[in-house]
Amino acid sequence: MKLYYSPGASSLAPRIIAFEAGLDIEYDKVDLRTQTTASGRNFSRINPKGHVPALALQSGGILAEVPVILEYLADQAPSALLLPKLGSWERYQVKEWLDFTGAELHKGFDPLWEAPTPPNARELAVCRLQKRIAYVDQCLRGQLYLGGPRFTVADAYCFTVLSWARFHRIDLTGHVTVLEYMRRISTRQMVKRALQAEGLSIVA
Ligand SMILES: N[C@@H](CCC(=O)N[C@@H](CS)C(=O)NCC(=O)O)C(=O)O
Repeated sequence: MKLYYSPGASSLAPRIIAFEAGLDIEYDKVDLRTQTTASGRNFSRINPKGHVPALALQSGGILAEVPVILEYLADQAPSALLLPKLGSWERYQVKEWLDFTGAELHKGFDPLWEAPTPPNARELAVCRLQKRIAYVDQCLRGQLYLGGPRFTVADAYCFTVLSWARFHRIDLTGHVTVLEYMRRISTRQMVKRALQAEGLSIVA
């Protein structure tokens, strides 16, 4: 398998999960602006959507979309327990978090990446994100991870997306539980390794 990624982008989440699961996969860096990979390929031919992550499988197939890639990787190493058992209530809860993270948090950051963002657009985007982060904060009170006591794929994704808050100067000081959660995740051995592999510093 090969993961197409861009440092610090949402593709960091599948890398964290691949490391946590002990999966031996290759990595190919994508220049999103020019749509070329470090290996010299035209990335838009690999993923016509033009965005990372994309996972190339042994079969020749390409998987895209963060929640699906995360689910696929976790299912390759069930003993790592990064996703509850298929059909269980807990699995649907984790999937709910994956979808929330993708649709509400990840995409909530989109206007902020588009430069230059008009001040009103930034204000609106930050205000929406603050509400969603407050919801995460509330849910995390009294539990270690989004799905409960155990780290799952949803945490890798949520951690990755929330790490962008610092870059965009979004104040998280009102979300104490989220800050503790970010710190907890950033101390995991495999998370540190993943950040290091992408040349990133510790986030929280
Ligand atoms: N829905 C997609 C969103 C992926 C996405 O937004 N990726 C960003 C990086 S975090 C990207 O590649 N942006 C560049 C672009 O879309 O041109 C997914 O879940 O994979």
